[in-house]
Amino acid sequence: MKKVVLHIDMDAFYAAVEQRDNPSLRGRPVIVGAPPDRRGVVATCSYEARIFGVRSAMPSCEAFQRCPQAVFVSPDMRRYQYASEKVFEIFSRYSPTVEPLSIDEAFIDVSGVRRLLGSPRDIACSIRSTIRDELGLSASVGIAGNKFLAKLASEKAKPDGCFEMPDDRAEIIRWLGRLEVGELWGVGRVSRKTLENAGLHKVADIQRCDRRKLAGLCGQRFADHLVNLSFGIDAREIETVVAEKSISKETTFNRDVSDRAGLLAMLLNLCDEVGSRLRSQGYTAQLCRIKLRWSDFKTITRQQHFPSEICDDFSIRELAVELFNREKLVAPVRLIGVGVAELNNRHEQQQLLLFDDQKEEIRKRERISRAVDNIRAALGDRAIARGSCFAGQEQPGNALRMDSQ
Ligand code: DCP
Ligand code: MG
Repeated sequence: MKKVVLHIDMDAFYAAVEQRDNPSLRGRPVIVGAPPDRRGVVATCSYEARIFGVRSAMPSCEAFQRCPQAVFVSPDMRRYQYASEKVFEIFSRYSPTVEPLSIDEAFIDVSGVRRLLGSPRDIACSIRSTIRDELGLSASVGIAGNKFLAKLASEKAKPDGCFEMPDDRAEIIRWLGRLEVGELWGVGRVSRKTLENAGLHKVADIQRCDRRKLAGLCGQRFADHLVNLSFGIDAREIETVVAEKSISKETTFNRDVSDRAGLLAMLLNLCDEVGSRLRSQGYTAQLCRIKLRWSDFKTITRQQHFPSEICDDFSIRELAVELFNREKLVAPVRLIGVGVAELNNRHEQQQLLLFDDQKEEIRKRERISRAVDNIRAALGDRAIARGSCFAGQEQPGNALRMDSQ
């Protein structure tokens, strides 16, 4: 059976969610990320802003210079996570073999479902129109015989398109030959420079290059990898089990912070974001970690196991705060972060707790956390704030409050 891989990537994902949810933003340059007068970068921007040269990871102040008429929006991860979950639920209707790559991108192996669902192009069109109809978002799809080519194809399809790699091997090799070496999977800035300094600029140069010379340049293994890719060969299988080892979230303050209450407030927000991602990805965690970077850039991390596997915000908050409270603030804080690790799939969770009442408490915490996820997804990030015993924690004026008790 011929292998057929789709690579699907949502278009301008965070910005598209913002434009969908706020009609006044449609058709306008929208930049999601730090405000232009703050330290920080662009997470993404709408295609209307890309015309002006705005890109992901660009400092927001530079983005503003390039496109002063853009609307800047702060990221609202919960809404993006929620949309992502829905997108992945749609993928799962088409094939059991889905490999998530990031919040908005996946490989799908459709080799086995073609008889049932039609040609690869039909399947790709159906996925794209289902995403559009049910979620009001657009996705681009690349179709090919392997992961590497499918990913290249989806880049070519962007935005809002579908591109199928040619079937003919000679045509693929010609097509690849025209690409820059930097477009080969695994070639970063450093290896690109090495290749270019040796006169290898295009993929065609790799195709023609003396193999021994290439191995001398970048090692036998990497050379083999490059030669294979340059001829469109990629034997990687679709991996449905993701080995995501940790989930974390950190923030750099606009100005270094010395007051404990302010730091705690931020820590709690980060805990909830981590918890929400943990749940939306269907994991439980065993380890909690915090990270503090002082004003002189020295960084510490502290970690501890949870008493049992968890996926609720309350447990993450409790342990993160405990770890934080053990630390003396030896300098103003530049960055604070929270993470969880040692993740397991939730359905494999082994609640080997000794007492039923412990189990019941964990279930209750999880139920409330999920209820909060749903409310936030429906009403926005700030619609609900959990009760807090910490003085000075910011609470939106009209927010609902909730406690686990
Ligand atoms: N993202 C981010 N920081 C980056 C890159 C991306 O926070 N440096 C976030 C915002 C994006 C999302 O991840 O919306 C998905 O990343 P993509 O690279 O797929 O970019 P987009 O979906 O925004 O645009 P494209 O249409 O190019 O895929
Ligand atoms: Mg994308």
